Amino acid sequence: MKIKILTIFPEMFAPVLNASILGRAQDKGLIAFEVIDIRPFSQRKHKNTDDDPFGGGAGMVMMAQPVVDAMRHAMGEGFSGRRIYLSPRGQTLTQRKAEELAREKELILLCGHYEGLDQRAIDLCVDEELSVGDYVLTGGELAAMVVADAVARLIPGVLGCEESAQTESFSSGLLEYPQYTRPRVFEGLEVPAVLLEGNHALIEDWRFEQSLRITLARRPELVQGLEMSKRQRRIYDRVLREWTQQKGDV
Ligand code: 58G
Repeated sequence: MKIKILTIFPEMFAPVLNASILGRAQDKGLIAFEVIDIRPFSQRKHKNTDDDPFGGGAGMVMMAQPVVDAMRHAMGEGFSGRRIYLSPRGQTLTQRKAEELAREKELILLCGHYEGLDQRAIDLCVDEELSVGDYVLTGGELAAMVVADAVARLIPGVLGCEESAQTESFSSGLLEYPQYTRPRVFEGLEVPAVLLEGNHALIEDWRFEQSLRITLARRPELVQGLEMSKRQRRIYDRVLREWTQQKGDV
């Protein structure tokens, strides 16, 4: 997978993309990031990329020309992939969306600044707008890093263990169960006994029950339409009976 990022702040990306798991994924050749500076594409005297908004108002607008030229450069010949503009008016990024994007050969992530992009740049060279949540950032860069990270970890081989991308929150449809590691007792708090006893069926049941409880408490809408095994259904029925008797404790 190739991920190109168009930005007027290219220096923001190296520490995130080259660290830890994303850095190792690049070393392994599983993913290639390319950060492209928009500014050199500007035809203005001082390589400006912003100008005053037509119609007046506060702030500046990112000009179409440097953005469109940088995008054409990034696409090269015969581009096949998706061009995404990070924006609070886009569709919200979800795990499902990340899974969809992880199947693309190439992504181009376009980062805006100021009051946003000239609409004609969006019309000419954006396939879709994507938001990482209902809040406004000073630039699209942090949002682009969120998208890049969420997508990269779904590419086979990027996480050490093939299973770990699958078994967690949102893939199962539920929130994550609690995790514990050594020591067995920390400041008087013990690890739940079931996790130490080595009965894998019971461990799986316990984890499902914990996921269910925390999801019912915090995100009950996620439980709607959940697919369950017979075994899980029995646990679900019992938890729901307890839940309707005395709500509140997770
Ligand atoms: C209003 C304000 C519209 C992504 C700013 C457009 C980008 C939030 C997100 C902008 C972003 C998000 C200029 C700065 C886009 C432009 C950028 N803010 N929620 N800000 O994903």
